Amino acid sequence: MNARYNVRETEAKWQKRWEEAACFRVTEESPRPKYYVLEMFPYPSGRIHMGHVRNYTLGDVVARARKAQGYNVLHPMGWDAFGLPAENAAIQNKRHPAEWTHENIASMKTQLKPMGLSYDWSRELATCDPSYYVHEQKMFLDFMKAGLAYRRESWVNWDPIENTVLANEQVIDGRGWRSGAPVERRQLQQWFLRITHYAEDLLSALDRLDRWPDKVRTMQERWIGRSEGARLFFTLNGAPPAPDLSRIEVFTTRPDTLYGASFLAVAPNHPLTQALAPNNPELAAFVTRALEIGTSEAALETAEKLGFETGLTVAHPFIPGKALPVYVANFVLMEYGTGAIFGCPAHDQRDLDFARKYDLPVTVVVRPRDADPDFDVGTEAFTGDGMIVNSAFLSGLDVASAKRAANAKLEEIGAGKSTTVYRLRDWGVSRQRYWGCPIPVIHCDACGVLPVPESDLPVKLPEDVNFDLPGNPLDRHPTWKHVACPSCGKPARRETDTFDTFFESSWYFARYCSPNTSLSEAPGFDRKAVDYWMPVDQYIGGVEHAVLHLLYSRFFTRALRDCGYLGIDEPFAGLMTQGMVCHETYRDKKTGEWLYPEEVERKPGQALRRLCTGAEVEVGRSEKMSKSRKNVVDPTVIIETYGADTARLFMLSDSPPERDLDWSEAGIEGAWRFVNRLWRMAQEMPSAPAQQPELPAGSPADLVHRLMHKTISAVSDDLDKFRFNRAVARIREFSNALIEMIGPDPSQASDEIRWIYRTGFIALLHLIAPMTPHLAEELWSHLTGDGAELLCERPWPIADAALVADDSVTIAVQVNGKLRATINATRDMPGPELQATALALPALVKALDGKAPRKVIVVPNRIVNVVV
Ligand code: ANZ
Ligand code: ZN
Repeated sequence: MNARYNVRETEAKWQKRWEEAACFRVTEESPRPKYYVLEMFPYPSGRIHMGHVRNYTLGDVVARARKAQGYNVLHPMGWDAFGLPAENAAIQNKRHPAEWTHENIASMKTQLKPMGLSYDWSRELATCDPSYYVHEQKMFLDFMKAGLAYRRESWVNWDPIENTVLANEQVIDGRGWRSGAPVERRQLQQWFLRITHYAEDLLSALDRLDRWPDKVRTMQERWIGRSEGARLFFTLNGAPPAPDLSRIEVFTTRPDTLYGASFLAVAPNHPLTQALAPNNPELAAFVTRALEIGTSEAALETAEKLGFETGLTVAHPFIPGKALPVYVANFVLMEYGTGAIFGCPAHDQRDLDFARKYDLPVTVVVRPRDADPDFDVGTEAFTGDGMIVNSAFLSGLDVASAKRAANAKLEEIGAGKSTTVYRLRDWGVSRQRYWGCPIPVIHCDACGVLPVPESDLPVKLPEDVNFDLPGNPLDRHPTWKHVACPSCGKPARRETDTFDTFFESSWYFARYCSPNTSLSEAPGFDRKAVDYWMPVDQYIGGVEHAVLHLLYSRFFTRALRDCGYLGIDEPFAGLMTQGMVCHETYRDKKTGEWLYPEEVERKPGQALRRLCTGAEVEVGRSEKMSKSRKNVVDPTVIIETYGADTARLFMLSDSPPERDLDWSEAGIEGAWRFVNRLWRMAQEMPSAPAQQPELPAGSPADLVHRLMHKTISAVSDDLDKFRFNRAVARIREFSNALIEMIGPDPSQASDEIRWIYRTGFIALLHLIAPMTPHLAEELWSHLTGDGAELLCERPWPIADAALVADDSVTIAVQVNGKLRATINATRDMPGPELQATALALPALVKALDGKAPRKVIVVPNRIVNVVV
């Protein structure tokens, strides 16, 4: 037998065995209940990082445990392969995006395989393959037929130097990422998916997602942003600039504050503004500047709030003779509500800031319950509930009643009506880029916009493109876009926009159910397979996808249901969002340079030094691993040094999955020592009787037997609830109890002790197998001999309820207040007996080192403290 655990050989050996035995391949033909566990698939950037390692480890533990627990487990992996980084690489390194992507996939797969993840690799997919995206082209055509996809003008970020459309993430501080030119907003015809059709359902169904984190549900709820309010009309005083502009429609969620209105504001691209600007150069300049801010919400949120007074006024619907000035304001969005608002400064912060800047009146119309009658606002608007004041027929009401009363009055006088609106916008899916799925439509001057005939799918990306010029290579390609009109046969043009890459990730989870079906066999996926596997029982990924990816997937599932592809509406029954992987940061004290952890020298009891120069190192707090801070650890190096099991064990034991994890040398070393300890226990395993011997009640063997069943029960429960760190802690405690019981020479132990030692150790291997599968498999094969069943095919141990519910207690044994050992004893064991058991413990004999105890304090069922 080897004296040292050879991790590399062992891990590679079991990975090969599992693969040869196709342990993780599954089909729908199984008498077991199905369980679908999925980790969010990665973008093939080329390198895996610790965040991936954590994500896939969590998924693997769930998958392996569920398999052992008797489920038919689907656990697939694939690649979210379209997107901007591939194009940037193409521009910067003159590489073709396809080549770059496929190389990255290959290299990431090489990095992933040594982790020993239980994937059914036969289901691997890459979204950039035509065999994948042909299905979404068909889905899109079905969405068009169902009215769920449509085209309209919409605003884009335009880089005036590169002459190209920029994605929101390419706009940095309002400037193009490459040219540095201020970005303009332009209107283009673009494709949209009608996600708003499902707004109410997407919102109300959140209540049923009871295995989702509350935090994520709240984020989705906010994003959908349902609000109840009113649409009301303000009549323009004097002659309107155009006949249909005699009244301005406004959307508000606070009709109760109407008596506090002090101005009206319309969007820079509101029809009223467009009617006025041509005759007002100053206004036209204001509009241009306002539209230069990017389209992203963040850009609109942070920009300074500016207004332009038009000189027009409108009449207040409730107050005869009262006129309000009309502004054009950069913070009013044309895409929301009606593109016009009334401002009530006392009760809205933005309106208040605006009123102070442009010197407009501030009238309190809601008074807090406990405030004085002369209550006024200073620099902070009052947005809470209270009593309506200064508001004629509304005065004295609370906010909710006043909303109803105001709405009733508006309807009565024909000036408005109550309405529900959502903050959610339809999903713009057009990208003016090459590396995405082509949108399958054709533009004909005579016939308009036509779907590509289904028999012509897929519309494949042309391979012969270059990125020497700015803009979309599909647009510049000499032949690709020129096709005959499918209706009249005259020359026509292909759509050169491609889909937003969220499109691919909105249905990949369903594709894994039958990843190899062709379009003619089954559009999208095989219905029987998808009905069997979906929904995903447990989805695991980063919280950064809490809003868009999950919302789009929920929408897609509904749209696919309505187009007859599947029969469910929620794709993910359970969701777990993992925390980040963090590490301390290091800087050279003198130069301020960031240093990689491996550039830092650690000597016990000394300050950290820079390895190459000996310079002093400043240690910063633990932060999310990032290249810019160099506080990263390369998973490949870790796995090569310690093996996958050690990395997995440490990740699981450090903190609960949803919390941030602190990567540290000490932590990984600790996990490594535990792996080696289990390995040595197996090497020194004494022989044991095959049959369970009599275990005298209350004897050490009996107590450990009971602890084994308690551990099985508790670990099962922990895994069920994703408390992996607690599961690891319990397994460690149990291994301590085994070692404590067997003593220094296992061969000398009694039959009962050797029997439970071996039985307990085997149970431990089953429990730890989902976390450290290679080690468990190796030790299981040591103990059972070659040719035995693989551990990963074995059932989960079952706890004996009678032994779990016993009345044993764990007692801490301390020397001078310091914990030295624990004893498992029956409840209410008398003090003298406890004391004798404690003093006989090997750990205690060692700690006392021949010294006689001065005093022994025994707290029954809790503690034995020996004072020396
Ligand atoms: C008057 C008012 C008084 C408002 C008051 C608020 C407080 P949510 O809740 O997010 O839906 N608003 C309406 N349309 C807008 C647009 N296109 N662009 C920018 N702001 C717009 O916000 C609804 C409130 O946001 C509306 O209610 C309106 O201001 C403003 F004490 O109307 B309120
Ligand atoms: Zn035509």
